[in-house]
Amino acid sequence: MEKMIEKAGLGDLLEKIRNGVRLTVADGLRLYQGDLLAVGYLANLVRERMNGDNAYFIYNQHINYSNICTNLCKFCAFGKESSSDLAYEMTVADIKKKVEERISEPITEIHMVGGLHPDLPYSYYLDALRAIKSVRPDVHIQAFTCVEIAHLAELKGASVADTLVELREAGLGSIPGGGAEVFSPRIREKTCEKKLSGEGWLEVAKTAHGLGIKSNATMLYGHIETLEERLEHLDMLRKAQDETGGFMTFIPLAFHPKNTEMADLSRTSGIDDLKNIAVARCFLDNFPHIKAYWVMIGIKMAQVALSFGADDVDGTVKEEIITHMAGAETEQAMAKSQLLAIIKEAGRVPIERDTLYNILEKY
Ligand code: V47
Repeated sequence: MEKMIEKAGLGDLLEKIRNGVRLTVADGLRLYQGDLLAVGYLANLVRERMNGDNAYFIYNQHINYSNICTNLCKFCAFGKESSSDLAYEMTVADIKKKVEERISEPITEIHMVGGLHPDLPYSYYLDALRAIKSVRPDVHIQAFTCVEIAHLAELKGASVADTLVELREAGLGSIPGGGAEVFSPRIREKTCEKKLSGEGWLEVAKTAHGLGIKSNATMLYGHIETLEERLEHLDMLRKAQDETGGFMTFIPLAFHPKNTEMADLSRTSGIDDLKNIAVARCFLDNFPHIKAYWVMIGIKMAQVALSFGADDVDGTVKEEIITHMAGAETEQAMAKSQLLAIIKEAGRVPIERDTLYNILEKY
Protein backbone atom coordinates (compact mmCIF):
# COMPACT_ATOMS: atom_id res chain seq x y z
CA MET A 1 0.00 0.00 0.00
CA GLU A 2 2.76 2.40 0.95
CA LYS A 3 4.48 1.78 -2.37
CA MET A 4 1.23 2.72 -4.06
CA ILE A 5 1.06 5.96 -2.06
CA GLU A 6 4.69 6.73 -2.97
CA LYS A 7 4.00 5.97 -6.60
CA ALA A 8 1.03 8.34 -6.49
CA GLY A 9 3.42 11.06 -5.27
CA LEU A 10 1.65 11.38 -1.91
CA GLY A 11 4.34 9.88 0.35
CA ASP A 12 4.89 13.17 2.20
CA LEU A 13 1.16 13.43 2.94
CA LEU A 14 1.16 9.87 4.30
CA GLU A 15 3.92 10.99 6.70
CA LYS A 16 1.97 14.08 7.70
CA ILE A 17 -1.19 12.08 8.32
CA ARG A 18 0.67 9.41 10.28
CA ASN A 19 2.21 12.10 12.49
CA GLY A 20 -1.03 14.01 12.90
CA VAL A 21 0.34 17.06 11.05
CA ARG A 22 -2.38 19.34 9.68
CA LEU A 23 -2.67 19.43 5.87
CA THR A 24 -2.37 22.74 4.04
CA VAL A 25 -4.74 23.99 1.35
CA ALA A 26 -2.06 23.06 -1.23
CA ASP A 27 -1.97 19.51 0.23
CA GLY A 28 -5.75 19.34 -0.08
CA LEU A 29 -5.56 20.30 -3.73
CA ARG A 30 -3.04 17.53 -4.38
CA LEU A 31 -5.44 15.07 -2.78
CA TYR A 32 -8.29 16.17 -5.06
CA GLN A 33 -5.97 15.72 -8.04
CA GLY A 34 -4.45 12.47 -6.75
CA ASP A 35 -5.12 8.78 -7.34
CA LEU A 36 -8.45 7.76 -5.79
CA LEU A 37 -7.20 4.64 -4.04
CA ALA A 38 -4.18 6.44 -2.59
CA VAL A 39 -6.36 9.28 -1.28
CA GLY A 40 -8.90 6.78 0.03
CA TYR A 41 -6.17 4.89 1.90
CA LEU A 42 -5.05 8.10 3.61
CA ALA A 43 -8.64 9.02 4.49
CA ASN A 44 -9.22 5.55 5.89
CA LEU A 45 -6.21 5.94 8.19
CA VAL A 46 -7.75 9.09 9.64
CA ARG A 47 -11.21 7.52 9.77
CA GLU A 48 -10.02 4.49 11.69
CA ARG A 49 -7.90 6.58 14.03
CA MET A 50 -10.86 8.81 14.88
CA ASN A 51 -13.78 6.38 14.72
CA GLY A 52 -12.34 2.87 14.57
CA ASP A 53 -14.72 0.56 12.71
CA ASN A 54 -17.82 2.43 13.88
CA ALA A 55 -20.36 3.31 11.22
CA TYR A 56 -23.13 5.48 12.61
CA PHE A 57 -26.74 5.78 11.57
CA ILE A 58 -29.85 7.32 13.07
CA TYR A 59 -33.56 6.56 13.06
CA ASN A 60 -34.89 9.88 11.81
CA GLN A 61 -37.77 11.57 10.04
CA HIS A 62 -37.49 14.51 7.64
CA ILE A 63 -40.16 17.20 7.55
CA ASN A 64 -39.94 19.98 4.95
CA TYR A 65 -42.57 22.42 6.22
CA SER A 66 -42.73 24.55 3.06
CA ASN A 67 -40.96 24.91 -0.28
CA ILE A 68 -42.01 28.53 -0.74
CA CYS A 69 -38.79 30.50 -0.89
CA THR A 70 -37.65 34.03 -1.63
CA ASN A 71 -34.06 33.03 -2.39
CA LEU A 72 -34.75 30.75 -5.38
CA CYS A 73 -31.16 29.52 -5.74
CA LYS A 74 -30.22 28.34 -9.22
CA PHE A 75 -29.09 24.91 -8.00
CA CYS A 76 -32.31 24.18 -6.14
CA ALA A 77 -35.36 22.38 -7.52
CA PHE A 78 -37.19 22.47 -4.19
CA GLY A 79 -37.77 26.20 -3.66
CA LYS A 80 -40.82 27.73 -5.40
CA GLU A 81 -42.52 31.11 -5.63
CA SER A 82 -45.79 31.22 -3.68
CA SER A 83 -47.68 31.56 -6.99
CA SER A 84 -46.28 28.25 -8.33
CA ASP A 85 -48.59 25.25 -8.79
CA LEU A 86 -45.96 23.20 -6.98
CA ALA A 87 -45.77 25.48 -3.93
CA TYR A 88 -46.92 24.04 -0.61
CA GLU A 89 -46.89 24.97 3.02
CA MET A 90 -47.78 22.90 6.04
CA THR A 91 -49.78 24.34 8.89
CA VAL A 92 -48.55 23.65 12.40
CA ALA A 93 -51.39 21.09 12.60
CA ASP A 94 -50.04 19.41 9.42
CA ILE A 95 -46.58 19.17 10.99
CA LYS A 96 -48.07 17.69 14.15
CA LYS A 97 -49.96 15.15 12.04
CA LYS A 98 -46.76 14.13 10.21
CA VAL A 99 -45.18 13.33 13.58
CA GLU A 100 -48.29 11.54 14.84
CA GLU A 101 -48.46 9.37 11.70
CA ARG A 102 -45.18 7.71 12.67
CA ILE A 103 -45.55 7.66 16.42
CA SER A 104 -45.26 3.86 16.55
CA GLU A 105 -41.73 3.99 15.08
CA PRO A 106 -38.63 4.44 17.29
CA ILE A 107 -37.69 7.78 15.76
CA THR A 108 -35.11 9.73 17.79
CA GLU A 109 -34.61 12.73 15.52
CA ILE A 110 -36.81 15.03 13.48
CA HIS A 111 -34.92 16.89 10.78
CA MET A 112 -36.95 19.92 9.72
CA VAL A 113 -35.97 22.54 7.15
CA GLY A 114 -37.76 24.63 4.56
CA GLY A 115 -37.48 27.57 2.19
CA LEU A 116 -37.22 31.21 3.22
CA HIS A 117 -40.94 31.85 3.37
CA PRO A 118 -42.00 35.45 2.72
CA ASP A 119 -45.10 35.47 4.95
CA LEU A 120 -45.00 32.91 7.73
CA PRO A 121 -44.72 34.76 11.07
CA TYR A 122 -41.98 34.11 13.58
CA SER A 123 -44.51 32.50 15.93
CA TYR A 124 -45.10 29.73 13.33
CA TYR A 125 -41.57 28.40 13.83
CA LEU A 126 -41.84 28.37 17.62
CA ASP A 127 -45.28 26.73 17.40
CA ALA A 128 -43.95 24.10 14.97
CA LEU A 129 -41.19 23.14 17.41
CA ARG A 130 -43.64 23.04 20.33
CA ALA A 131 -46.11 20.96 18.32
CA ILE A 132 -43.47 18.33 17.52
CA LYS A 133 -42.44 18.19 21.18
CA SER A 134 -46.08 17.87 22.28
CA VAL A 135 -46.36 14.64 20.27
CA ARG A 136 -42.85 13.32 20.91
CA PRO A 137 -41.42 14.98 24.04
CA ASP A 138 -38.15 13.04 23.87
CA VAL A 139 -37.33 13.53 20.21
CA HIS A 140 -34.32 15.64 19.25
CA ILE A 141 -35.32 18.36 16.77
CA GLN A 142 -32.55 19.26 14.37
CA ALA A 143 -34.07 22.15 12.49
CA PHE A 144 -33.59 25.33 10.48
CA THR A 145 -30.32 25.85 8.61
CA CYS A 146 -28.12 28.82 9.52
CA VAL A 147 -29.81 30.63 6.61
CA GLU A 148 -33.25 30.10 8.13
CA ILE A 149 -31.99 31.08 11.60
CA ALA A 150 -30.71 34.40 10.22
CA HIS A 151 -34.14 34.91 8.59
CA LEU A 152 -35.93 34.10 11.86
CA ALA A 153 -33.75 36.60 13.74
CA GLU A 154 -34.80 39.24 11.22
CA LEU A 155 -38.46 38.30 11.66
CA LYS A 156 -38.14 38.51 15.42
CA GLY A 157 -36.19 41.76 15.14
CA ALA A 158 -33.60 40.45 17.55
CA SER A 159 -30.04 39.13 17.57
CA VAL A 160 -29.24 35.64 16.32
CA ALA A 161 -28.25 34.69 19.88
CA ASP A 162 -31.56 35.83 21.41
CA THR A 163 -33.47 34.09 18.63
CA LEU A 164 -31.59 30.84 19.17
CA VAL A 165 -32.24 30.97 22.91
CA GLU A 166 -35.97 31.30 22.25
CA LEU A 167 -35.96 28.54 19.62
CA ARG A 168 -34.13 26.29 22.04
CA GLU A 169 -36.73 26.97 24.73
CA ALA A 170 -39.40 25.95 22.20
CA GLY A 171 -37.63 22.65 21.46
CA LEU A 172 -34.75 23.20 19.03
CA GLY A 173 -31.95 20.72 19.75
CA SER A 174 -29.35 21.37 17.07
CA ILE A 175 -28.87 22.89 13.61
CA PRO A 176 -28.48 20.93 10.36
CA GLY A 177 -25.68 21.72 7.93
CA GLY A 178 -27.62 23.04 4.93
CA GLY A 179 -27.35 26.43 3.30
CA ALA A 180 -23.55 26.49 3.35
CA GLU A 181 -23.35 25.66 -0.42
CA VAL A 182 -19.89 26.99 -1.37
CA PHE A 183 -18.77 29.99 0.70
CA SER A 184 -16.92 31.70 -2.18
CA PRO A 185 -18.58 35.04 -3.05
CA ARG A 186 -18.04 34.20 -6.76
CA ILE A 187 -20.14 31.06 -6.46
CA ARG A 188 -22.79 32.72 -4.28
CA GLU A 189 -23.13 35.57 -6.78
CA LYS A 190 -23.58 33.16 -9.67
CA THR A 191 -25.83 30.59 -8.00
CA CYS A 192 -27.56 32.06 -4.93
CA GLU A 193 -27.07 35.80 -4.88
CA LYS A 194 -29.89 36.45 -2.42
CA LYS A 195 -28.66 33.94 0.12
CA LEU A 196 -26.90 34.78 3.39
CA SER A 197 -23.15 35.17 2.73
CA GLY A 198 -20.61 32.51 3.67
CA GLU A 199 -19.35 34.72 6.52
CA GLY A 200 -22.95 35.21 7.65
CA TRP A 201 -23.54 31.45 7.66
CA LEU A 202 -20.40 30.88 9.75
CA GLU A 203 -21.36 33.66 12.18
CA VAL A 204 -24.73 31.99 12.85
CA ALA A 205 -23.03 28.61 13.36
CA LYS A 206 -20.43 30.09 15.72
CA THR A 207 -23.13 31.95 17.68
CA ALA A 208 -25.03 28.68 18.10
CA HIS A 209 -21.87 26.92 19.24
CA GLY A 210 -21.25 29.71 21.78
CA LEU A 211 -24.65 28.88 23.28
CA GLY A 212 -23.85 25.17 23.40
CA ILE A 213 -26.00 24.36 20.36
CA LYS A 214 -24.21 21.89 18.07
CA SER A 215 -24.49 22.00 14.30
CA ASN A 216 -23.43 20.32 11.08
CA ALA A 217 -21.78 21.67 7.95
CA THR A 218 -22.23 20.86 4.28
CA MET A 219 -20.70 21.73 0.91
CA LEU A 220 -22.67 21.51 -2.31
CA TYR A 221 -20.15 20.25 -4.88
CA GLY A 222 -20.18 19.28 -8.53
CA HIS A 223 -21.57 22.41 -10.25
CA ILE A 224 -19.42 25.42 -11.21
CA GLU A 225 -17.04 25.56 -8.27
CA THR A 226 -13.29 25.08 -8.69
CA LEU A 227 -11.16 22.75 -6.57
CA GLU A 228 -9.58 25.85 -5.03
CA GLU A 229 -13.03 27.09 -4.01
CA ARG A 230 -13.82 23.73 -2.39
CA LEU A 231 -10.60 23.93 -0.39
CA GLU A 232 -11.29 27.54 0.59
CA HIS A 233 -14.70 26.37 1.88
CA LEU A 234 -13.16 23.51 3.87
CA ASP A 235 -10.48 25.83 5.24
CA MET A 236 -13.10 28.31 6.49
CA LEU A 237 -14.94 25.47 8.20
CA ARG A 238 -11.76 24.14 9.78
CA LYS A 239 -10.87 27.60 11.13
CA ALA A 240 -14.39 28.07 12.57
CA GLN A 241 -14.18 24.65 14.18
CA ASP A 242 -10.81 25.57 15.74
CA GLU A 243 -12.59 28.50 17.36
CA THR A 244 -15.69 26.74 18.67
CA GLY A 245 -15.52 22.94 18.38
CA GLY A 246 -19.28 23.00 17.82
CA PHE A 247 -19.54 21.15 14.49
CA MET A 248 -20.40 17.47 14.70
CA THR A 249 -20.42 16.30 11.09
CA PHE A 250 -19.38 17.43 7.65
CA ILE A 251 -21.59 16.30 4.78
CA PRO A 252 -20.52 16.78 1.15
CA LEU A 253 -23.71 17.19 -0.93
CA ALA A 254 -23.57 15.98 -4.55
CA PHE A 255 -25.26 18.44 -6.91
CA HIS A 256 -28.39 17.08 -8.66
CA PRO A 257 -29.13 19.22 -11.73
CA LYS A 258 -32.59 18.02 -12.84
CA ASN A 259 -35.41 20.62 -12.64
CA THR A 260 -32.97 23.35 -11.61
CA GLU A 261 -31.76 26.42 -13.51
CA MET A 262 -28.46 24.58 -13.89
CA ALA A 263 -30.03 21.54 -15.55
CA ASP A 264 -27.48 21.63 -18.37
CA LEU A 265 -24.77 20.38 -16.00
CA SER A 266 -24.05 16.67 -15.52
CA ARG A 267 -24.44 14.74 -12.31
CA THR A 268 -21.35 14.12 -10.21
CA SER A 269 -19.15 11.10 -10.92
CA GLY A 270 -18.52 8.24 -8.52
CA ILE A 271 -14.88 9.24 -8.28
CA ASP A 272 -15.74 12.81 -7.33
CA ASP A 273 -18.28 11.61 -4.75
CA LEU A 274 -15.65 9.46 -3.06
CA LYS A 275 -12.93 12.11 -3.33
CA ASN A 276 -15.08 14.70 -1.61
CA ILE A 277 -15.56 12.34 1.30
CA ALA A 278 -11.89 11.34 1.40
CA VAL A 279 -10.40 14.83 1.05
CA ALA A 280 -12.77 16.15 3.70
CA ARG A 281 -11.73 13.36 6.07
CA CYS A 282 -8.03 14.14 5.59
CA PHE A 283 -8.39 17.94 5.66
CA LEU A 284 -11.02 18.48 8.37
CA ASP A 285 -8.88 17.02 11.14
CA ASN A 286 -11.05 18.73 13.78
CA PHE A 287 -14.41 17.39 12.59
CA PRO A 288 -15.35 14.24 14.52
CA HIS A 289 -17.54 12.80 11.75
CA ILE A 290 -17.89 12.70 7.96
CA LYS A 291 -21.29 11.68 6.62
CA ALA A 292 -21.94 9.87 3.34
CA TYR A 293 -25.54 10.97 2.78
CA TRP A 294 -26.99 7.99 0.92
CA VAL A 295 -29.94 10.02 -0.39
CA MET A 296 -27.60 12.08 -2.56
CA ILE A 297 -24.85 9.64 -3.57
CA GLY A 298 -26.89 6.45 -3.54
CA ILE A 299 -26.76 3.61 -1.09
CA LYS A 300 -24.07 1.71 -3.01
CA MET A 301 -21.71 4.68 -3.03
CA ALA A 302 -22.43 5.42 0.64
CA GLN A 303 -21.48 1.84 1.45
CA VAL A 304 -18.16 2.13 -0.40
CA ALA A 305 -17.58 5.56 1.21
CA LEU A 306 -17.29 3.76 4.57
CA SER A 307 -13.84 2.67 3.33
CA PHE A 308 -12.96 6.16 2.01
CA GLY A 309 -13.27 8.28 5.14
CA ALA A 310 -16.98 8.28 5.98
CA ASP A 311 -18.14 6.97 9.36
CA ASP A 312 -21.82 7.93 9.10
CA VAL A 313 -24.54 7.21 6.52
CA ASP A 314 -27.31 9.44 7.98
CA GLY A 315 -30.38 7.33 8.58
CA THR A 316 -33.83 6.15 7.74
CA VAL A 317 -34.70 9.70 6.54
CA LYS A 318 -38.23 9.06 5.15
CA GLU A 319 -39.90 11.39 2.73
CA GLU A 320 -36.83 13.21 1.49
CA ILE A 321 -37.99 15.92 -0.92
CA ILE A 322 -35.13 18.35 -1.65
CA THR A 323 -32.92 15.96 -3.63
CA HIS A 324 -35.80 14.05 -5.15
CA MET A 325 -37.24 17.19 -6.74
CA ALA A 326 -33.80 17.58 -8.35
CA GLY A 327 -33.92 14.13 -9.91
CA ALA A 328 -32.49 11.80 -7.26
CA GLU A 329 -33.31 8.21 -8.10
CA THR A 330 -32.58 6.85 -4.64
CA GLU A 331 -35.34 5.68 -2.31
CA GLN A 332 -37.06 8.31 -0.19
CA ALA A 333 -36.61 6.17 2.89
CA MET A 334 -34.48 3.29 4.08
CA ALA A 335 -35.34 0.46 6.43
CA LYS A 336 -33.12 0.03 9.46
CA SER A 337 -32.49 -3.61 8.49
CA GLN A 338 -31.10 -2.47 5.14
CA LEU A 339 -28.81 0.07 6.81
CA LEU A 340 -27.50 -2.64 9.12
CA ALA A 341 -26.88 -4.99 6.21
CA ILE A 342 -24.92 -2.55 4.07
CA ILE A 343 -22.76 -1.43 7.00
CA LYS A 344 -21.98 -5.01 8.04
CA GLU A 345 -21.13 -5.99 4.48
CA ALA A 346 -18.66 -3.07 4.40
CA GLY A 347 -16.86 -4.68 7.35
CA ARG A 348 -17.88 -1.96 9.79
CA VAL A 349 -19.78 -2.04 13.07
CA PRO A 350 -23.28 -0.52 12.80
CA ILE A 351 -23.90 1.93 15.63
CA GLU A 352 -27.32 3.42 16.09
CA ARG A 353 -26.73 6.92 17.46
CA ASP A 354 -28.77 9.86 18.60
CA THR A 355 -28.29 13.27 16.99
CA LEU A 356 -25.39 14.18 19.31
CA TYR A 357 -23.59 10.87 18.57
CA ASN A 358 -24.42 9.21 21.87
CA ILE A 359 -24.44 5.48 21.20
CA LEU A 360 -27.91 3.94 21.49
CA GLU A 361 -27.10 0.46 20.25
CA LYS A 362 -24.09 -1.38 18.85
CA TYR A 363 -24.95 -4.23 16.44
O1 V47 B 1 -29.00 23.50 1.82
C1 V47 B 1 -30.31 22.03 -2.71
C2 V47 B 1 -28.73 21.24 -0.91
C3 V47 B 1 -29.31 21.18 1.28
C4 V47 B 1 -29.79 20.68 -4.28
O2 V47 B 1 -27.06 18.34 8.56
C5 V47 B 1 -29.04 20.34 -3.16
O3 V47 B 1 -27.12 16.19 8.76
C6 V47 B 1 -28.04 18.65 -4.32
O4 V47 B 1 -28.29 20.24 4.09
N1 V47 B 1 -28.71 18.94 -5.45
C7 V47 B 1 -30.32 20.60 2.25
N2 V47 B 1 -28.17 19.34 -3.17
C8 V47 B 1 -29.93 19.21 2.73
C9 V47 B 1 -28.95 19.25 3.85
C10 V47 B 1 -28.77 18.07 4.72
C11 V47 B 1 -29.25 16.83 4.31
C12 V47 B 1 -29.08 15.73 5.15
C13 V47 B 1 -28.47 15.84 6.37
C14 V47 B 1 -27.99 17.09 6.77
C15 V47 B 1 -27.35 17.21 8.11
C16 V47 B 1 -28.13 18.20 5.94
O5 V47 B 1 -29.43 20.49 0.04
C17 V47 B 1 -29.45 22.60 0.88
C18 V47 B 1 -28.59 22.64 -0.36
O6 V47 B 1 -27.24 22.83 -0.02
N3 V47 B 1 -29.38 21.21 -2.21
N4 V47 B 1 -30.58 21.72 -3.98
C19 V47 B 1 -29.60 19.93 -5.47
N5 V47 B 1 -30.25 20.23 -6.59
